[in-house]
Amino acid sequence: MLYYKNPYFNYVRRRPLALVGPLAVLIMIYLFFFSSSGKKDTAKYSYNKKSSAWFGKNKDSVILRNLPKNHISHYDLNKLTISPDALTKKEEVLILSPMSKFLPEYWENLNKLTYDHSLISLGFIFPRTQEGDQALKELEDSLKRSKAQNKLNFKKITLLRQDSNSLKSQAEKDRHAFKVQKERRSMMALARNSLVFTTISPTTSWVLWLDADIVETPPTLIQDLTAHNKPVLSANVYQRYFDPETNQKSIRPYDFNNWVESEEGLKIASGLADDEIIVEGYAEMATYRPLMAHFYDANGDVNSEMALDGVGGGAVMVKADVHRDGAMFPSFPFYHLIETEGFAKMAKRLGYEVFGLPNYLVYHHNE
Ligand SMILES: Nc1nc2c(ncn2[C@@H]2O[C@H](COP(=O)(O)OP(=O)(O)O)[C@@H](O)[C@H]2O)c(=O)[nH]1
Ligand SMILES: [Mg+2]
Repeated sequence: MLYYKNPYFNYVRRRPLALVGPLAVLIMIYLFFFSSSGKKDTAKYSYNKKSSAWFGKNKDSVILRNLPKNHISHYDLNKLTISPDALTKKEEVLILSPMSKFLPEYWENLNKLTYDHSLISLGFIFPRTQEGDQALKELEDSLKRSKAQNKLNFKKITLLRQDSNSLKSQAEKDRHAFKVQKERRSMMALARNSLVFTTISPTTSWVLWLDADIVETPPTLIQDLTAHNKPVLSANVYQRYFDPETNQKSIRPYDFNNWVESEEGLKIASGLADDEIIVEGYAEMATYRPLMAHFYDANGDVNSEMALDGVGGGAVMVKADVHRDGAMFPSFPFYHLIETEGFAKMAKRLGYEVFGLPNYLVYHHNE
């Protein structure tokens, strides 16, 4: 027959193993081109320059690689407890921090929290700016160090790079200027929403919003706040400073976003156009709202509670169900409020009560 005369056919018939080499080369070429281009398509941003990070090759992957195919998970949310005995009941806490700057004091304070670290997951979101690059690098370094010392025992740590915009200048005076508040706070709202919606898990009982510039809290922060069993509970954010008048170290109120609505506030709101907002703590818009920051009593009961209508993001404990029900940080005027203040309003509209602890202090970094 004709094909017996084909010298290649005869060669292969006599030595079939000779096919192995060329086939292996073909398979390698296929894997090289198709598997790597597939990965490139799914990654929104390339972090190639950081390929030496300790996350290894999976760091940009959204999907966990070690789950079997068609993995099915069952979670009965009725069995998830969110109780005042959080630690005894081994309830999981998700600590969320938007981070434009890494402060070692924040990280040290976080590590000193006495709640069981294996029940704590951490989530961070970094702006897509040079400042964000720097903060990410510094946090990664700290994580590496803690890991090397065998001191990193959190359940899970998620680092996110923001895909929405941020303001370029974050200097105190720039970011607190009244006219940039709407833009800045609405960008912060998008960052907070990305953070909570990508990290909350079916086993999360509590979400603790802890700004990355809160440098000092009681080590029992989680136990203390969960013990109140409130849907939303804000600590009072103060700041340590040196008082030149008395020549002594002192403390002063910092966060004015924890407030109770006032007649005047409602009156201002009723006169605003749909897309206008009220931001608390600015003389341009005097609301005369009672501010929790001013209710601190050094001799008062640290556990005394006050009902609030607006909260800040410094240190706020939220029952995960409040977020699961849909409470988020409006990046648009919601009852003329945005971001954390809009979140408090939304939680209330969902039927949850919002509280603060005027005598329970946490401290903001002093720039
Ligand atoms: N992801 C992200 N985090 C930010 C951005 N700007 C500020 N942050 C973080 O968000 C938190 C609150 O912001 P901050 O500027 O401190 O607000 P202030 O305390 O009200 O002045 C802090 O933890 C910041 O590190 C941003 O553009 N993107
Ligand atoms: Mg701050």
